[in-house]
Amino acid sequence: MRKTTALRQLVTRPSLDFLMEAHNGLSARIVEEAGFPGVWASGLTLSASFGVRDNNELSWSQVVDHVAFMADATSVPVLLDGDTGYGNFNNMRRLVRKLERVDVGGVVIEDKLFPKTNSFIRSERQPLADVDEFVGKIKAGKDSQTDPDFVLIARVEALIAGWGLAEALRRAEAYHLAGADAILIHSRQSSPAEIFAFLDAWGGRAPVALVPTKYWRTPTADFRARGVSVVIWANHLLRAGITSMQATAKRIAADESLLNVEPHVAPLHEVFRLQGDAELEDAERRYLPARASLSAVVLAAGAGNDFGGLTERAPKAMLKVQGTPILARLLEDFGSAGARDVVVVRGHRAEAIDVPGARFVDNADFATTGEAWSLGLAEDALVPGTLVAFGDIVLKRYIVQALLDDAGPGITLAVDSTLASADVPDRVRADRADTGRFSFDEVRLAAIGDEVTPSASHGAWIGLLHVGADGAAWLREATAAARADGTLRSARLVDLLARVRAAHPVRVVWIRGGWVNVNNLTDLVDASDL
Ligand code: SPV
Ligand code: MG
Repeated sequence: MRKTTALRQLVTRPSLDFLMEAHNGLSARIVEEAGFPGVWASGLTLSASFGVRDNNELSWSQVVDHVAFMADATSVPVLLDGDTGYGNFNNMRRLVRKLERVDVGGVVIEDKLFPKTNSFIRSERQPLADVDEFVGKIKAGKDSQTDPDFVLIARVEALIAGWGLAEALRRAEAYHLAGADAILIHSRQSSPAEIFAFLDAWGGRAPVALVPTKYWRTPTADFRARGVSVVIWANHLLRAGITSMQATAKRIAADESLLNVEPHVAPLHEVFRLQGDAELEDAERRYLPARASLSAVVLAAGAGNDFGGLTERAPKAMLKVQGTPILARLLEDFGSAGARDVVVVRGHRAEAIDVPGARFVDNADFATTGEAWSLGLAEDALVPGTLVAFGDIVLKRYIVQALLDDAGPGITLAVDSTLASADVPDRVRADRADTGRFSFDEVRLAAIGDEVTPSASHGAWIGLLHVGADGAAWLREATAAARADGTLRSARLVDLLARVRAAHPVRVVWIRGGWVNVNNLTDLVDASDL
């Protein structure tokens, strides 16, 4: 149903309905969630929320822009407090057309002069509009609506300005005859007596709306009994907000801490919920390319012995290549590939490893254990989409991307085919050699580490692998098996990979140079040349 139609039904049906004040999109949504069938976009509270007065200090187009957010935020209709219509009949015509476009259900205009003053300030001095001029404004408004259900309510300020009941009735009748869909009769008295007198004399000629801000003690049953159509609770969300914001600000200022406040304020997730984040998350799933999450585990527990004393105070992962520690470079490479959660396993000189953005797991037994033991300590971090690397490798950044591009759901190793047949550690034999030509066909690991003689090797694993959705469980399985047969403490990563390979298909991605495993000073110099 159109919002105009919903508002028209609400105003014209015999039952009493309630509109609740809101002053922005967020409060409008809160109003709707509380179960109100419509929102009162109050001129007073809209102005106040901007820190300006209810004297048309906001321009009419600022009001329209603002109320558009409220209409966007809600599925129930918004009734705008349109003050005097922001000018003469001509301004009124433009207002109605613009409000229809931003999906506002209707507008109330009051018979005062522009710029108006709030009804509860210096009330008796408030000049009223000439009746005929205001009648013309109502007709102009009604004639400009293109949606027949758009609601125009005429607000009578005669009681506010102290002109008495007869004048109020005279005006209400004129506005009704001019085509107003309902009459809003306002009062500044704390007793509802003059409002009731008006209602009794009016006799239901047209629907009536009330704003019982001052006569708030009146039982709602009394409004209902007199056939009132709409009661507007006109400013209470803004006022509730003021009280709460003042108390919160004072508390934080006095305490210089959030401790006493945090339990009493809406949690952030409630803010996100009210903003509609769930819808965006859903839309992201539909419209954004799926991007697998990526994390990393870096093994940096080893001391590094071939550095002539350079690693006495810091582990080799902290040796600098072109001014940046090897580990920091690696984390930058991973970060730029999208890795968010990075765990570094420390051992030798753990305290010297403090790269930003990483979590740390410490291998206290680093002197008597190997890589597999370190990885076992970080087992919880082995989630689907994890890069596992030695902390002493320097890479050209494209290597990480090349691995990710071809990574499978299991485990995928980056293997340097330029080291085929070389007598290097971590030798790899695949189901076929690197042809140097691009192929879509998956290359499978056939054997790794000591299982492979140098002459049979197709390359060397560079100390970098990717763990996919299935691979995390495979690695854990291999770790558990090595732990069970007592070999985990001394095992190398290639030993774990050999176990995985025996049970599951492990993928190989060929790379051709562009990396250095820094094991001695010569490697350090080579790394700088990369
Ligand atoms: C408003 O909420 O801005 C109103 C009602 O117009 S009152 O403040 O009572 O005038
Ligand atoms: Mg107002």
